[in-house]
Amino acid sequence: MQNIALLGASGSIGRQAIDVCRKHADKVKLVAIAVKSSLEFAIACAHEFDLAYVVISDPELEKSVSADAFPAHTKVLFGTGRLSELCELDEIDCVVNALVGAVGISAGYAALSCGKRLAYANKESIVIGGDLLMPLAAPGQLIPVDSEHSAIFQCLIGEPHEAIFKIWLTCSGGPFFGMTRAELARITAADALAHPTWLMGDKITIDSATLMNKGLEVIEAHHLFDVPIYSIEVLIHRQSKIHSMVEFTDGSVKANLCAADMRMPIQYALSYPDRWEASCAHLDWHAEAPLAFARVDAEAFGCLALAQQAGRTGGTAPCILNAANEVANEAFRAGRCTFLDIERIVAHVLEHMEAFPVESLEHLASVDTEARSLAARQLER
Ligand code: MN3
Repeated sequence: MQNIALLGASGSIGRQAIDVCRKHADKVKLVAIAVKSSLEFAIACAHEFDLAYVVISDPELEKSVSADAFPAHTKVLFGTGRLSELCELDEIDCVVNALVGAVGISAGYAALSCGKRLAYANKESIVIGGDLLMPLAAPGQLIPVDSEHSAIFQCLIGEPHEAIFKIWLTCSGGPFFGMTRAELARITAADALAHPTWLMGDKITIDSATLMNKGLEVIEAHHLFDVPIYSIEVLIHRQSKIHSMVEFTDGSVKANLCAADMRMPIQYALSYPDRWEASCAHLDWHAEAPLAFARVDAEAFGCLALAQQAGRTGGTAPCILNAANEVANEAFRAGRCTFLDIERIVAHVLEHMEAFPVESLEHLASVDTEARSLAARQLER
């Protein structure tokens, strides 16, 4: 039995992870969860799973929790500072980090430092802190949950690292595939929040529309699999059946295919190296359309190139990129900037901040703060 702490439990990945825990209750036990502010959700979970710990990141909510809302033996803790504590608990075997944004990095750092298995869905923290996180990860300790990276991880099992020739990172293209710059200029947040394939949270849905998500995933793959940015090629595959491919030096290519359902990579991050009964539908390949591919339009979707550039620069550049993007993404969702402003703001911040080697979590936090305020000033214009 594997004891699980689930961070970001009420988000899209978190809820699907809970589904996997329900289905495989004989193999995994949900012991602790963390939510930002979803109090009702946390209370329901605490009762259903008889949780030992609940962390509520928003410290303001401490006042509004009545003493008898949670089961008597559930320890309820408040504040983001408690996330790392949760990862360090002796009774936890595996941390599922499904937090969104740079905030998840300390928890990832804590989980790796004390030897827990880390099922990783918090791509932003790998993007900004890969230089600090990856040296802590023992082989097989950090298992990616991002579907493309789970696919690559599975393709690489049993293969020598030096045999990797290229990674083909597949991309659905987002809801605005095929649009021109002029058409993109008129996109609203509501248009962007209707993503065709995956069930996702709002932040990543906008990132998928700008292709910043794919750019972040290029940097994520660079860190996770120790391959240079130029060896990672983005390939449009609208059907989302191939979740990525690895091409080897002898010309052989391995791909990972399955339904577009996040419960598959979530479950694999828990079951690895074993495989459990599916939590999602099996595909009938007789019924599938021919698999199709296209080239990404890097001119129309400029965020991808910005991310590739930040990845090549390395050091704190991905942290600067990510912070500016988090600010611009949120502003777009709130109607405070246009779709193309996201790219403009990220480009501006990257251009005006110099990148340095990453020293520590504190160093990243200060770069993050500076990039956010520079991005925020662009919004006021
Ligand atoms: Mn992905």
